[in-house]
Amino acid sequence: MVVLAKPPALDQISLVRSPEPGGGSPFPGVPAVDLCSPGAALAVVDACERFGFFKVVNHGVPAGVADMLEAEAVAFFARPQAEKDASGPADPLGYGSKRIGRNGDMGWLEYLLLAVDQGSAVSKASPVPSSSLRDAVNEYVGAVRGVAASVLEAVAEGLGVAPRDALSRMVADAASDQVFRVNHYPPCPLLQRLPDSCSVTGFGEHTDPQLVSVLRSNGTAGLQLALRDGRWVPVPPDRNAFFVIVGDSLEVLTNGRLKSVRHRVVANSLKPRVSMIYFAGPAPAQRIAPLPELLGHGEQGLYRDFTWGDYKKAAYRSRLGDNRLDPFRI
Ligand code: GA4
Repeated sequence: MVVLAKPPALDQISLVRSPEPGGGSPFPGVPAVDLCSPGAALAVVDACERFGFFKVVNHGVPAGVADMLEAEAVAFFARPQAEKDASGPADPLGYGSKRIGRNGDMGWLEYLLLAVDQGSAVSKASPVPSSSLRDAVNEYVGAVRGVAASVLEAVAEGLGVAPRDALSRMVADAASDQVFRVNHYPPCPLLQRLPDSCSVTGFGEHTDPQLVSVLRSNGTAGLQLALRDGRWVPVPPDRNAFFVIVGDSLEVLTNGRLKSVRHRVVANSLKPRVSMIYFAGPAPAQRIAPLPELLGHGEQGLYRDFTWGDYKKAAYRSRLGDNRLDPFRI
């Protein structure tokens, strides 16, 4: 057996097997949905049922809004380490480097994690490094929140849930818990010293706890998702689209009809990856339970009753890769 010595810089960062050895049915590709097209609601539900994942195209958010924020983020991550550290360490908000969460997860990345108040203002509690970055985040989040709301309306319509805003109003609620994160995955040249079948963890596999997450990245690959058969597939980058990720809370609200999707990011040896993700979470007091319209006659909910506040607290006690819904299943 050949034992590989891991370069010291990667000491606490796990390696993943990627690309996966072949097998299973081929991945037909990421479904693309234009939310304004006829049939969008059914296409969204179909994609969420099959993959828990799709991309929104023709979304109407001006490219300049995302480009401006990306440029601000790139400038921030290029600053001297001591200046970046002044906005950290992330606990959970603020600047973080390599450490993710509180329980020992590590990845080849640095990031800013910010809380967002309603009305798009970055929460006063978040340590934002500059006013220009704050303005760019506010403009971006204002636009992307609209995409998340349209997606949730399409989900309700596609599932036959009334009113149409039954889900989207959870995000519009003044007390909703919204988080924004920008991740910078620096190139990882050490990868070239590892075998082709091996990669370095950028962000370890996990599901998102919220309702939906809306992700936009630059043109660098790295995001992968787990298909329902457990196979990992790469997601081709598309800087003009928003990728939508079904979170655990939406899984519960739909009584498991839509499932949250496990995803991860692997490091790239040559190019930096920058991703910006808006996590649409409900208010802490919001009850997360299957919508009555989705329970057939006599059908029971699959999860015990909890609030978003309960779930978030439990999530922060977990490791990234844990199945956080399991303890809530009946
Ligand atoms: C995953 C989704 C979001 O990025 C996040 C992450 C959070 C963090 O980075 O602080 C968590 C992770 C995420 C789930 C389990 C806990 C909490 C890291 C971690 C190990 C901001 C979120 O809401 O949950």
